[in-house]
Amino acid sequence: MLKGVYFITDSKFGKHEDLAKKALDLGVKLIQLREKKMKDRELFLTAKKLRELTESYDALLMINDRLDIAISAEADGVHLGQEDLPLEIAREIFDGLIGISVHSVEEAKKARKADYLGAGPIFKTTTKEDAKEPIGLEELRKIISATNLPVFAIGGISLENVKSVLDCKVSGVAVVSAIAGESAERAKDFIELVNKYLRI
Ligand code: TZP
Ligand code: MG
Repeated sequence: MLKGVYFITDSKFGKHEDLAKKALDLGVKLIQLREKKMKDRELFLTAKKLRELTESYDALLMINDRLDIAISAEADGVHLGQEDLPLEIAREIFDGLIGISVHSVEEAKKARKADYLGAGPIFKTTTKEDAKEPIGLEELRKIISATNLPVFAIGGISLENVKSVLDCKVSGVAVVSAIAGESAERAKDFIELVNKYLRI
């Protein structure tokens, strides 16, 4: 289900399994394992745990950056950035879902063979250390107009500003801190607001 809230785990906020469980318990159906520091074995084992967990909640699991881990852990898909494996190559060897990060209309047009786009950062974020300058809502609208793919907005999206993002006609919003960094109560409010708006 490529719409609604897309939760991305980040070990800054706790263990990947615990964070994923928090989101799954609140009804999130799309989870991404995003981990930049673990050694491969640990990353694989973490991906396997998340695979079991997401399966038991009937949710999709995406792996950030690493197609090898996505394949070996039997995830539903991989999410690739502009500096990761090229989309065309990933498509040739993988028949799962492929999401692509885009920061501009040009990048969005080039990624038309993806299953969805992650567009951002929309607002300033402190979660991603090397985040680019925010693209803002105007650029988000242009990206959405330039593609037929589902677009998830990402970066600095919170309970306070999510309505402005939804008004741009996104398919969903990808977040770390709005769920991992908030009380269960506020995370629930966030998810409910998105689901209600998108009629999920
Ligand atoms: N890619 C662009 S911004 C970002 C990623 C992974 C971080 C999103 O985290 P938050 O806490 O929702 O701003
Ligand atoms: Mg990447």
